Amino acid sequence: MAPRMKGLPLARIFAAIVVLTVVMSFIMLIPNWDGEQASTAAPKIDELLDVMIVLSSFVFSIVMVMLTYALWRWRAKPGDEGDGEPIHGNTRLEIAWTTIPTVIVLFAAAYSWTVLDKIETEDADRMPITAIGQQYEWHFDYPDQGVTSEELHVVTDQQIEVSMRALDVLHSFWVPEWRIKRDAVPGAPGASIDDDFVVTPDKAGAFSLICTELCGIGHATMRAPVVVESQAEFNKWVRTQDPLPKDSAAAASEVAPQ
Ligand SMILES: [Cu+2]
Repeated sequence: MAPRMKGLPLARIFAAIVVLTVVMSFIMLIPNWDGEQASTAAPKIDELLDVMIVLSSFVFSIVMVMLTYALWRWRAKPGDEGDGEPIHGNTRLEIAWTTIPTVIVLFAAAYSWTVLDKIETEDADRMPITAIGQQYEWHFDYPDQGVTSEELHVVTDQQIEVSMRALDVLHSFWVPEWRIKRDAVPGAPGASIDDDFVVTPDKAGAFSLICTELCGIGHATMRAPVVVESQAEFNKWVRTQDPLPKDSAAAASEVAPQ
């Protein structure tokens, strides 16, 4: 260790980092960042965010405590016009500032991976729906029920598998309460883009599907009603919908000529 590192009050610096981490985490965990939870994925994603907030608070605290300490400890004395002392590397410090972020990032990657794995697990009885976006509206094809609609109706606690289609430009599917967000890419079927996802809504109610990819002048109005309801209500609703045109799914899957 370089001579000038001697006499660093490491215990007190470490204590200050821990205290600031606790205070920052406490403050940053107060807001309900994501709002209402209405799918089985939501609590898992929110928990992941909370863990990331604590990790970020820890990194923030290391930087702030070290910076503040350095500013105070090695500030120039009044009248000192001299240059700073030339300093070469400090091997222990460099090993520390390489190892700690590496461990944090690897932990975050592994944890995110397991969460993603859980929320992408497919149920055998999932219900397929094709969500089709075009400037500036959504519609939804239900191949199993043979209907098409401008509203997204789903059954509580029943997993849905949503295939995304875009007929013109990029759009993006987002129901905030479900936490799931996925782009719809023109020409996607068969392209190398992962264009479908599963989600299990677990709270009945009315929500809003929001296009969350700037897609043109009417983007802000590109929304669709989302209704999560019982199987009986869903079956009743299906009977009032337009039949799915024979060529509908095929037409939706065509690459729109540009
Ligand atoms: Cu849009």
